[in-house]
Amino acid sequence: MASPASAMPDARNLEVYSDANRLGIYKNIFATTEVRDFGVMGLNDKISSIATNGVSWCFFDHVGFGGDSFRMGAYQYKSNLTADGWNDRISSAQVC
Ligand SMILES: [Ca+2]
Repeated sequence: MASPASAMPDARNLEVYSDANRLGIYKNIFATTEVRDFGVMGLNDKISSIATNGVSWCFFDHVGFGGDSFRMGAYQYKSNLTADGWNDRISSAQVC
């Protein structure tokens, strides 16, 4: 399922992984401005590392953008969310 070589990544592109250091289940989320429930991709309370691309994203403890949250700027990478107290905790996210 290769993409055309000319395809450009969407600026809102967000990479999430179920394990630290970009390992485990991987989802490349693009062409959207929110993920209301990571459960739809099997990643509710399972994300352990994240990379943002062209925009900043906010991440939430609960589905539907509820509970505690934290923000990551554009082009940031967190190799292990345990250091931030967020390992296996994120349930939703939106561009912010
Ligand atoms: Ca949660």
